[in-house]
Amino acid sequence: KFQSTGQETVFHGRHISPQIYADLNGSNWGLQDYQARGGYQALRKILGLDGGEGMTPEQVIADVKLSALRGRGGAGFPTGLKWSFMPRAFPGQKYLVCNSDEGEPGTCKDREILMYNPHIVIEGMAIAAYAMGISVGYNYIHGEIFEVYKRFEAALEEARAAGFLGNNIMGSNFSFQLHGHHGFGAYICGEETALLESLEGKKGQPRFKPPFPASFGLYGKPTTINNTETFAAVPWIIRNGGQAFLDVGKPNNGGTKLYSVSGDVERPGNYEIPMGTPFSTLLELCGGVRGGKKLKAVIPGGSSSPVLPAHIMMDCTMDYDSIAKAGSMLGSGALIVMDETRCMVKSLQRLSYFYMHESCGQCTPCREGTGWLWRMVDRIETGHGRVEDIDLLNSVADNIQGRTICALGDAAAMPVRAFIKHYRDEFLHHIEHKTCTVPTYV
Ligand code: L3W
Ligand code: SF4
Repeated sequence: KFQSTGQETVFHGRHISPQIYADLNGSNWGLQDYQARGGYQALRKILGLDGGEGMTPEQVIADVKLSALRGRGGAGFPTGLKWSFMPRAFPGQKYLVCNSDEGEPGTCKDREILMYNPHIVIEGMAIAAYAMGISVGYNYIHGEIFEVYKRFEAALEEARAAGFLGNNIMGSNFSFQLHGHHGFGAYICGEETALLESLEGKKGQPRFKPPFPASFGLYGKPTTINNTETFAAVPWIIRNGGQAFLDVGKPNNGGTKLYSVSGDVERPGNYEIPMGTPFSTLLELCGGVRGGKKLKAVIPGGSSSPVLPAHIMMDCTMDYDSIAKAGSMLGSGALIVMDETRCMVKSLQRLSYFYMHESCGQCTPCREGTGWLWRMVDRIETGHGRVEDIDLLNSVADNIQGRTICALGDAAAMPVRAFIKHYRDEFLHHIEHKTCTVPTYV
């Protein structure tokens, strides 16, 4: 069972990398405290309000490119490159959207940024809007987190009253209107095009891509969508320079990243550590495996990412490239840690149920296939499986992956293949003996 992070565990790793999410204590989220931490200096800097020359939109994008900041929502797409897709001379309205529809199992970082440091997202979005010549933005916040939504609205009010949002921001000729939007809790609305449909007031179902939102986004207009944590990294980059951010991490993987660590560790919570930090260091920060048990496996990037056995994970560093090389994805950075008492069949049964439940039903391989996957894993788990089910599971997963409108189909298929690849013996044991290999499972 996932344990929610309390105030005391928020941003545990701040002592390692204090640059980006520093000095949060749960009550200093407001504008005054944010400014005392250097908040809104980056916005002032680009607008040339503190005696400097200011920065052109092109310079801002160049700095973000140099920083090697990559999308923190799951795909790791280079942020500066995405910003450069936005057509500068587009004659109509363009939009900026923040994806705070955090629903990936294991992920609980964006809600804490919004709860404890909301202005960092507002400032990051204002800088992004300036860089891409956008005048209207929305932050789409997951429906099940009411306090977080209220907190963000309160921060928006503060920012507007202080002149950091609205018309002619701090007397400049830059104007940016930013609005909060509270979703309704469907996982699929975290997929960027489903989010846009939902924001338009329609049923939250993904659109076929391409066209990407960069050319056909909200109301059919060019739109840039980034994750909450991605925007939160931007003020630091502008204040300190893209090179400094890159130097914190490793080539192609700039800066720090937040990891939501759940499962069998002593201290679950959100940890901010530099890109390229060994997984073993992160595990130590979390107090190690709970109860001194042996590490069995880790899902490194939220439930959609393939599970990795302990011996592979212990050789990884926490960055996009290392985890990809090991055969998984850094994803949204949600690590689900499993100790030696965890049953892999039971774990996959739980995950498969989630994807079946959250499929939007639009395309056949996902709508039907996620149900088939769950039913097969369920019958193996409950002692009714057949040996041929193992290959059948792989075959169904193969026929889902890459054949659906959005990534949810892949997200349902990839865990199945990885669990079977690494733990085939456990599946076989369940089928042949109708029992678990880990009798201590609770
Ligand atoms: C213009 C092109 N834009 C790509 C843009 C695209 C998007 C971004 C990445 O899935 C993953 C998924 C989940 N011209 C472009 C272009 N873009 N090519 O770049 O695109 P893509 O398609 O690689 O990924 P995606 O559809 O955004 C995201 C995985 O993340 N995931 C999910 C996490 C969920 C949360 C949450 O609950 N908050 O984070 C976790 O691993 O499975 O693979 O913006 O438009 N030629
Ligand atoms: Fe909907 Fe699944 Fe198709 Fe995505 S892959 S559009 S969630 S049915």
